[in-house]
Amino acid sequence: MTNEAADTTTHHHACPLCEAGCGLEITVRDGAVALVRGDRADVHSGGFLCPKATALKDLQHDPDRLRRPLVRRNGEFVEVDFDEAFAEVEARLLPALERHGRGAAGLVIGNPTVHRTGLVLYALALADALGSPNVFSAASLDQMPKHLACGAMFGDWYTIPVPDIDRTDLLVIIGANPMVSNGSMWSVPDFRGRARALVARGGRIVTVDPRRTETAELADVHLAIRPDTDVFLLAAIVRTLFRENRTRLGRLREHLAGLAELERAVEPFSIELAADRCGITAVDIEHLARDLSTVPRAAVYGRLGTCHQTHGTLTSWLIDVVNTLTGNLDEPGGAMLACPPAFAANTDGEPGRGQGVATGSYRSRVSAAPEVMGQFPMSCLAEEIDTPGEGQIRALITIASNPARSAPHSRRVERALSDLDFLLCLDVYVNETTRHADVIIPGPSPLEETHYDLFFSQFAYRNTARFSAPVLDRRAGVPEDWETMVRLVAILRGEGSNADIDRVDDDLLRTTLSRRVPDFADAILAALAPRRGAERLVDLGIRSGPYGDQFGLVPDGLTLDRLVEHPSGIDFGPLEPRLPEALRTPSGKVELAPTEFVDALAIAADELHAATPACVLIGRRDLRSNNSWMHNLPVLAKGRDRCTLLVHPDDIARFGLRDDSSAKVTNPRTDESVTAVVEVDNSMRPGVVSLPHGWGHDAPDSRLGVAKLRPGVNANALTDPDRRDPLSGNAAFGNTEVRIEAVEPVMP
Ligand SMILES: Nc1nc2c(c(=O)[nH]1)N[C@H]1C(S)=C(S)[C@@H](COP(=O)(O)OP(=O)(O)OC[C@H]3O[C@@H](n4cnc5c(=O)[nH]c(N)nc54)[C@H](O)[C@@H]3O)O[C@H]1N2
Ligand SMILES: Nc1nc2c(c(=O)[nH]1)N[C@H]1C(S)=C(S)[C@@H](COP(=O)(O)OP(=O)(O)OC[C@H]3O[C@@H](n4cnc5c(=O)[nH]c(N)nc54)[C@H](O)[C@@H]3O)O[C@H]1N2
Ligand code: SF4
Ligand SMILES: [Mo]
Repeated sequence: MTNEAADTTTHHHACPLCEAGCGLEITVRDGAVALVRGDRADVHSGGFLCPKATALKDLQHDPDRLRRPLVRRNGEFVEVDFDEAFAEVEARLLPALERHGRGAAGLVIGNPTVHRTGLVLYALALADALGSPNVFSAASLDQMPKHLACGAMFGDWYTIPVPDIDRTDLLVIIGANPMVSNGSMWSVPDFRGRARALVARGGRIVTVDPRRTETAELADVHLAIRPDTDVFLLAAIVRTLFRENRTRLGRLREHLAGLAELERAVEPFSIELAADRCGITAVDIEHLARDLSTVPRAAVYGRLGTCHQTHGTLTSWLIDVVNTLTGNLDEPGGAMLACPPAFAANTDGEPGRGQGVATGSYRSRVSAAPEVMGQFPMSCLAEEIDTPGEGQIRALITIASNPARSAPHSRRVERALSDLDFLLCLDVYVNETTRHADVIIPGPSPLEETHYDLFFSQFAYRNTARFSAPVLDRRAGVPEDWETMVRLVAILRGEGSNADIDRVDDDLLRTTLSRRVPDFADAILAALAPRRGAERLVDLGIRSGPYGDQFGLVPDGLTLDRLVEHPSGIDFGPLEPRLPEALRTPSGKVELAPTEFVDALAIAADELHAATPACVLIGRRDLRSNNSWMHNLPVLAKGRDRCTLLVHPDDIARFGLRDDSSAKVTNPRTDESVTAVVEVDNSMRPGVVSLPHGWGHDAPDSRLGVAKLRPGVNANALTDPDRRDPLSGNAAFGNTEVRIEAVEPVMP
């Protein structure tokens, strides 16, 4: 922090809004945010920022953002202080659980949780204290296929390769639009600058996407694939690599398992069949396979569009299979693994071998969906609440989540939420979900909290460490996020809403340490004093991590104290090869052909000849929007309407639509519909329309003054909870079959 004038200070803080994690320089004047800029000295982002960062100012000062808890009394929300809110939780949650049993409790963990250090570090402890299998998170609306695919291949859910963009010659981007999203499961600030540099040094970009996206505009080649068919494209590429003897296994050869099984498994997927199914020419597929195997360095990256598929896990698996077979896995310029400073399972324990991952150790009550990473699919949330019987969810806690807009068939979700005995939301707005709450407990604003990016440093384009101190003081009486979480743990453990937070927190940490390093638990606890809560856990993670001081064993090693002295972060350099050391599979090999994937691929082969629906819906993202919750911030809300239905000109004619008219979009399976504003757009593949999710801010009793002015429509009214990737349980939002009707038909 530097003092410029008596009342002006400048602070460094990592942006907590998206996965790029840009380093910001924030000027505070008279206790208010005056200016948000990129921190040019930041080791991770070098000064880059996007328009959302400036919205942190609006977020800080948004009058609708909750500063105090709300409790429902006689049907109305009443503002109370934090002690009273926790007492209310104790008085209402515990009796509900006593009546119905712990299995009647549910926990929903939303997207911003991973960007709030205090929430994410204590989410597991809260789930443990709740003692119910009914844990759901945004991961099963998002990246679960990647966790499962990489978990099976490399042995840990978080061992996920990312493109080494600064050194690659060919970047193949499948189902992602980093120009807008700024990268996902790949922390890569300033994608645009890096992509331009790639092109400037003679490299190429290929995108595979049903829409010619902003990223496709930068690319040399855009393959407008038919949605939900990427598994066929990738299987055909793998088959071609084998058939044409194009595999380059290099130094990894001896660390690979399952090559022969893999070769057999892709046999049904000829280029010709795949071309028909994917709506791409055979020549294009052949070129891509040959390119990937001949350029010196290439990386294939797949993201949300590849995960929101009925074969999301198979698609994610085959992406890293292609990276491996083309000699690009774990090589500079290829797809590489980060070595994060803290909290990575692949830097912990015996190098090169481990327990691997497993799913399905228990199943959900209604659909018998297997648990994956200790969670059930978010698509199962509504049915677990609204289907009577033993274990029916009656009391729910949401953490930074808006399933009434982000989960499939969200109208059913919303009805289910309104029917609970008790709903507690840790949230900062009264929105479509939280308006059904009995208690809402807000956290401090992100600028009032410490921040350490424990999740996205595992998928970073470069190895760095950064810690951000709060920019602004919390209001008196507002607990830090971790304190709220520990208080809930105490309530659930029967220790009361007034339990001594530090004692409960010590107890949680002591239990963890005693399990993992029983002989050193006391010494480590002493060494971490006097830090508390989230900061103490971050210090523990860093000191025991790959760059850490190992509590004195490595005298120059990293500690949180040392990291704090570098507000723009510490750079550990570009990614370095980590295989086989990073593997945690039981075999100690990269598993190229996990049995359940091979079996599922055989079933997928039957769909090579499946018919294509006349019209399907996909989503999209916008630079000035973020999922469902940033539409209340004036700097982002201004400008053109963002919640429009993009329709190709051919489809405009086919469905009798006009630009700027309205269309009724119906899912014939669920019979749900919305009426959206039409925007003609020739970037769409014909037969595919696009509507962004997270809109529909028309609930009468939400408190979103700005968002309500232009509410948009709720795309998830249309999506279907039964469309799931069977292996990971992830929602298959993409490729939702829809019927389109002009609301005011154009006369011929
Ligand atoms: N500005 C902004 N940034 C964000 C967000 C935001 O809402 N706004 N959200 C954040 C979050 S939570 C996430 S998870 C990330 C997501 O980051 P990305 O994955 O980069 O995000 P999307 O823009 O959804 O990209 C998905 C792409 O897949 C395409 N697609 C759809 N179906 C298919 C298909 O079947 N096959 C193929 N090949 N492509 C398909 C879509 O057209 C789209 O271009 O973005 C994060 N960043
Ligand atoms: N159709 C369709 N549906 C999708 C997607 C899609 O592409 N298409 N994308 C999916 C993806 S990738 C994701 S990640 C999910 C996201 O879906 P969710 O996990 O539901 O996350 P958000 O929609 O971002 O809602 C975030 C909630 O957190 C609250 N919040 C914001 N900041 C804070 C804070 O500091 N503290 C607390 N306690 N609360 C806070 C907000 O008010 C809001 O209620 O949506 C998914 N849904
Ligand atoms: S790209 Fe993401 S992390 Fe960077 S400034 Fe924008 S919202 Fe923040
Ligand atoms: Mo996401």
